[in-house]
Parts: sequence; C-alpha cells; structure tokens
Amino acid sequence: MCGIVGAVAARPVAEILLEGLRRLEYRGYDSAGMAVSNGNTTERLRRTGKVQALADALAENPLSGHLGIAHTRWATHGKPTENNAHPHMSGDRLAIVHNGIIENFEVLKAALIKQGFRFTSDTDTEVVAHLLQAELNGGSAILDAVNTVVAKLEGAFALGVIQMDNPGQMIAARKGSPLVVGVGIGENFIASDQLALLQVTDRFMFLDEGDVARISCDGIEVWDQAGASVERDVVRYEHSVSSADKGEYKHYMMKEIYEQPKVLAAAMEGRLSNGRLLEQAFGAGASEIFDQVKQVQIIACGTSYHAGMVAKYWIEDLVGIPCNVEVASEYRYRPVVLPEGTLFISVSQSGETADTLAALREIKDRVLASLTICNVPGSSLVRESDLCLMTNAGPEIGVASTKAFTTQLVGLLLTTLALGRRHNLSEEKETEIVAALQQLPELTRQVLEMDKDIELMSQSFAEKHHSLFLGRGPMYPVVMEGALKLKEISYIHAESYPAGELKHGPLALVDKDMPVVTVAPRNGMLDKLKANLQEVRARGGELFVFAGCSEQVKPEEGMAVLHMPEVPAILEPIVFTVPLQLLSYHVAVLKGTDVDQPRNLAKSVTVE
Ligand code: HGA
Repeated sequence: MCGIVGAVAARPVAEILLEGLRRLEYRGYDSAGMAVSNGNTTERLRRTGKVQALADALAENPLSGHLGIAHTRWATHGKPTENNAHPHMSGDRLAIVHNGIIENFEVLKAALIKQGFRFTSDTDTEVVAHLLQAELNGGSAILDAVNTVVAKLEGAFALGVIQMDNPGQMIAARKGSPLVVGVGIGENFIASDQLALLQVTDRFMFLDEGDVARISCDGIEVWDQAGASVERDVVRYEHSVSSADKGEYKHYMMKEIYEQPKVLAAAMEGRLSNGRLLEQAFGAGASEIFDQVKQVQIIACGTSYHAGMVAKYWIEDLVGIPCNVEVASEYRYRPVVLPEGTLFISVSQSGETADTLAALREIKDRVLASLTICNVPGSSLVRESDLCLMTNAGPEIGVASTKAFTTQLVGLLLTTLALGRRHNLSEEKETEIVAALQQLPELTRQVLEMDKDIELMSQSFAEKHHSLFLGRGPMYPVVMEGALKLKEISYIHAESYPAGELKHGPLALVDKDMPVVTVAPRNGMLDKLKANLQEVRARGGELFVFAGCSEQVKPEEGMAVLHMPEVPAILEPIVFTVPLQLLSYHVAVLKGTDVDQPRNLAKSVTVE
C-alpha cells in the first residue's frame, strides 16, 4: 500500500525521508520516490522496485534540502513505472505525494489538458499537481490553492505538498486516507503511519477527516473541513499497543480480539467515499476485470475458508451470480470445471498459504483474473494475483485467527459491492450497506463490552469434552469458525452443523454433557432455529445462545442467552463472530492451554 513521509527541518531531510520509507516497506509497494527543495530548485528521484533502488540512486545523486516529501507507491491508476511513481510535479516548482484514489480524475484531467497542461503519468494523482499549479498561476497562495483543489476532488486522499517558493513549509490534507503529523523540536513531519517517523519523534497529531494543515519548522496550523482554524491534540506514541508486545493483555489473541474495532475501520479506510465503494482500491485495471465477471471461485484454508463461505451467501444473494467455495488442498488436486468469466478469489492471512498459492498457480492461466484478499503486503499471493485487497489487520501473532477473519469478511463484502453494482445491486442498496459498514467498529466495541458475561458463561463450558455449534444461513460458516476456534485453543472437540441438519444425525449425540452453542440473529430464519433449539432442549442438551437484540429468545432452564446489540443484517456474520472468539478464549484460559501457540499448530501454513 502507498506510504507518505514528509519533513521540514533545519537539518537536511533526505536521510529522514529515506528511513521513513524503509519503515513503511512492510506495507508493500511497487516503486518509491522523493522530492527535496533547497530554496533554489526542487529535485526529484524515483525508482521502481525496492526502496533500496531509490537509496542507491540517492547515493549517486544526493538530494540536499530542508524540505521534502517521499512516497512508496502501490499502483491503483497506471502501471508501476518510474513515470507513474510519486512525487508528481507540475512545472519544476511544485511537488505532491498522494495516497488514495481521485475518483473524478478523468473529468478533471480532460479540463486540464484543454487548459494546456501536459501529463507525464497515467496516475489519478497527477491531476492534483496540475490543479494546484493552475491555482498558483491564477495568483493564489499555496494554502488557498490546496483548499480550492481539495474541494474539487472526489474520492479518498492523503496529500503532502511542497512548493519551492515556500521553502519553509509543507501543506498536508486528508480525507478518507490516514495521515499524521509528527511533532518534533524545531522540525515537523507528516506520514501515513506513525511507524515511519518513530526515529525522529514519538509525538503525533492525528488529522481529522477533511483537515488541511500547514507545517513549518516552528509551527503546525490546522483547519477543519469547514475552514475553521482548529487545535488537534498531540499524543505520545503508545508503545504498549505496538504489534510487538501484548501491552495490557495476557495473550496476543485477546489483544487481537480487542483490536477489531480499530482494524475493521482500517479495512475500510480509503475504500469508501460518499456512500459508495472506490473499486480502484482493488488495483489498476480492477473495473475492467469486474465488468467481465460471470462467476466466482473462492479458494482458501481454515479460517479463511469460513470467510469465503460467508461471501458465498453475500455474492449469490446480492450479486446474483454463482459463487463456489472450496478448500485449497482439495481444489488443487482435482480436475475442475472453470466456466468462462470466472474470477478466482484467494483468501489468506499470510499470503503464503502453500495450498492456496499452489491452487492459484495451477489455475491462473485458465481464469478471467485472480484477486487475493490478504493481510501481508508483498506476500506471494499479492505478487502473483492480478488484483488484491489488503485487509489491513496489522500483524496477527496469535495462531488462532481473529482480527484477520473479521477484516477478511470486510474485504469480501467490499468485493461483493464491486461485483454487485454490475449485476443485481442497486445504488441505494450499496449506499445502505456502506452506511452499515460505517457502524461496524462501534458495534464491535459494544460486543466487546459483553466480555465479562461471556467469561462467566465460559465457566459452565470448560469441563466439557465435546460441543456442537449450530447456525443457519450465513451464520452457518460463522459457527464453523466458532467451532474451529474452540478446538484450536481449548482442545475441546467441537462440531459445527447447519441447524437444519440436526435431526439428520448429530441429534443422536445430544445429552446433558453436550453443550450446544448457537448464534440467533433476528432474521427470517429465527423461528426455524428456535424449533431446532427446542429439539436440543427436549434431549437435555445445554444451550448457549448469542441472540439478536429482540426479546424473541429468552433464557430458560438449561439455556443461557446473551443478547447482542442491534446489528444491520448484512453485518451479522462479522459482529456475531466476536462473542464466539471471546467464548473460546475464556474456555481455553480456564483450561490452562497455551492460547497463543496451541499444540501442533503454526501460524502461516507455508507447507502443504
Ligand atoms: N492512486 C495513486 C495512489 C495509490 C495508492 O494510494 N495506493 O495505496 C496511484 O495509483 O499512484
């Protein structure tokens, strides 16, 4: 993913910028560049490939100056070439870096070409450089120019701008893509991620949606989207929540469960604008590919397979095209039928899952295109797929996947929107789903508040040796994931079934020693599910129910019920996953197992 670093300082900035880019390398990128202004000229260097290629170029042609911006690019518009790499310039006095997608760039570009601007890249970003220059040519000061231009931009952006006529300041703006200001002593910085600046400061100011900031050596001024001057708090970098340690949590798994409100927001950041999906977030050429999709084949393993199963319900319901889901270890070894127009979607936390990767390699030349939903930038699946959507969950250390799963679901729902708008999904429905998605971090936070009750519930569970998980519709894969979590970390035998299958076999197992867990949102299947639960109660089975917010499922003898917050139906598979994660966690803690590194299991399954 793209990364931005900028610096204004009394000392030369090129080394600071380069170190910042190195720290952003983990996010994945295809090219890197830097522009530095020394008061007389603004010089720029760009290279495709690794940041090291840029470092080598800098060693030969050092850029000296006290003001600069730098960028690692992950292409959305235009191939990963040197011409398309950022910073982009208009003339030789103005340079910008950009993260995000300018949705209306084609209209803006056509108008700029009419005015005589010459484009040297295929990016959406370059329009911003020329729009700014047009304002400057008309006599505007740089800050006014940025304000005028951002008002014309549709889509998502974080921008860093430097202008040679103002060698002591840079301008930053954000809407829909992350940007922080690093606060130094007599020097200040910008970056798309605090990590990029930890070598120079641990104090940060987070810009709000729509903010524009002017940053110089001795000051940071911020204006909100209404243009009012505002103060934003300066906060210290919290080492306790870094990915490398557990902070206040006893286990990484718990920390990762609690990170979900934050990472679910990150999974959507820069991908939604004005109630719609920005489908270019899937990579250059995504729209042309989506136009041709007639059916979907999802391949994954373990937890990611369950995410794929949920997506099948979404895609067939909302898009109305066929969607098949299969575990990679089966798929790769059998002759498969691939109808024309197949989009092959791989889902993997690490991007290195051996079976999934092998399936992609096997099938790549026979499908319309490949898309990966993945958490590790630069991983093999990301490199070898035509399109990718990063889940942005951050490093997941606990072997049992939690935040990787829920962010995969967000990625798959965004994919559903991209496909749906070409088929059955109306604009109103898309906007409704986007609005629902925006509630997701808060709803997840509310579920985390149920933690104490779930911990209490786990006490009647820990002595059991077997369990049954039941769900219907898209909640069936959710209980498959719940059962997998429980067996992975507590070693309790857990089986999952579509609730309607109960009397076709598993009911024979039900007695007082067989706890039955179910998720019962308030949807059209609730009455049928309640009938299944009665079948369990009639055989003395103990029920643990996570129910929708209605009073329709009430606790009674042998039936523990916890009510969930009101959740838009489309989000139920994501939100109802969280209590099952917490239940497994607490049961495992009570059993004293090694929660983060359960026996016999490894994190990224890079072998067959
Ligand atoms: N649209 C710009 C920036 C892409 C981006 O932010 N990727 O994460 C480009 O294609 O250069």
